[in-house]
Amino acid sequence: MLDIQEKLSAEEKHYLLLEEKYGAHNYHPLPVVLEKGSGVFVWDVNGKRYYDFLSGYSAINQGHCHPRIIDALKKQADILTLTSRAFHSNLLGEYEKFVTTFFGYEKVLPMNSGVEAVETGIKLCRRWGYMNKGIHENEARIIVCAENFHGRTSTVISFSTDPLSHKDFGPFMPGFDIVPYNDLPALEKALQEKNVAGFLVEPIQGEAGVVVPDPGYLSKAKSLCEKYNVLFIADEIQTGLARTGRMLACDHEEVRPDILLLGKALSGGTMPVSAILADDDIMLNIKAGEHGSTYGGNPLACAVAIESLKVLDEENMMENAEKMGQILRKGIEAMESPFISLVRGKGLLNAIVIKHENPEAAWDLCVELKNNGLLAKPTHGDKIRFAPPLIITEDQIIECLAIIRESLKILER
Ligand code: IF1
Repeated sequence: MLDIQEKLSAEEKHYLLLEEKYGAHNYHPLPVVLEKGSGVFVWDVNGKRYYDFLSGYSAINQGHCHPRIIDALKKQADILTLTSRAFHSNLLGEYEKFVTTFFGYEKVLPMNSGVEAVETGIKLCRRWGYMNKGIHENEARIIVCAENFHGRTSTVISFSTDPLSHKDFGPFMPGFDIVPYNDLPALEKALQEKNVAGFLVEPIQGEAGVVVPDPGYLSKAKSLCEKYNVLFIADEIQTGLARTGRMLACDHEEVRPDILLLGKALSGGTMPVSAILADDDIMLNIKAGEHGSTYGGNPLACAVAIESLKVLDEENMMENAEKMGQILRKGIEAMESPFISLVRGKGLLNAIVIKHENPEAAWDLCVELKNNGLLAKPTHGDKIRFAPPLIITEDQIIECLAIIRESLKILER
């Protein structure tokens, strides 16, 4: 039953009832109805302003409706939006050159959603396993980590360890081995299986509650992959694009993935744009007609993605994410709240872990944060992700720390 709280206005109740009646019930959003966004702020239908501390799950790193990105979108939308890949376009090659140069890879395969990038990475890795490593057809295996989140297609949930993602969605795709995250001995043991083609990993596990691995985990994991001739596939869909204080989270350890997966902020929160980057020896194993999508590499996406990347770079967003993230974490730690067992993260991908006997405490805190003008959402029950747009200023961080400090009082009741 819809839990419309009496505090909601008639207009908000109207929108919630529409979603209740006509929409699938596959989410449980906070009771807030947004109608406008700009920079670090969003406004609800009553004109109330909020700090956005979720950033569309890191799809809005550049801030809501960044003027340069919106201008690029509007300009191209009036010219040409989609050709399909049956024909060439004047933007695809320009974008491919830009993005491969930006990240230092020989090739890119453009897709749309993040999970399509993950699915493409899996196909590319398996194909490499057969063509380059000599694995027998249909025998390729890919190692993944427990508590992973890589999207919600049937293949990808096949290797999820979260029942919410996979229960009653079977049968599942075979060919995946699960190891504990941040556990190098377990990874090395799994890598010795001769049919392993790849290791798919999030540099920081986002959905699991912003779980940061030990320093050196990524670089040692990459070395182990090289030792056993296995591709290192980095899912940087949430951690990439300056979010963690480096352009890629792998950059913290100078790790160069064999296959790099990007999405979300690649379009600055305007439309689904994802990318798979790799060098020729991997990418050229997929031949004409063997993979693609209707919208993959469309001119509108190309124009938006080029501008979204330029903005990240020219407005020094990764440096700001690094600095603001340190201020945010230090400020939360300084509160010494009995209700926060820890704060963790890198750059502006952070989470607090709530300590309270009430299992709904994280949700209640998020509702109170909303009442006080800051939007955040719990993940996996007791964690709350704090991930504002990367353009946030120090003064705004200080204001948000005051909101967090004030909102924590709700847990004293
Ligand atoms: C939802 C989570 C975050 C991702 C990583 C691939 C994808 C995602 C590391 C797939 C997508 C989104 C999905 C969205 C909520 C959000 C999410 F809570 F689901 F897990 F961010 F942590 N790799 N994450 O984080 O990209 O196909 O969605 O474009 O499904 O509720 P997508």
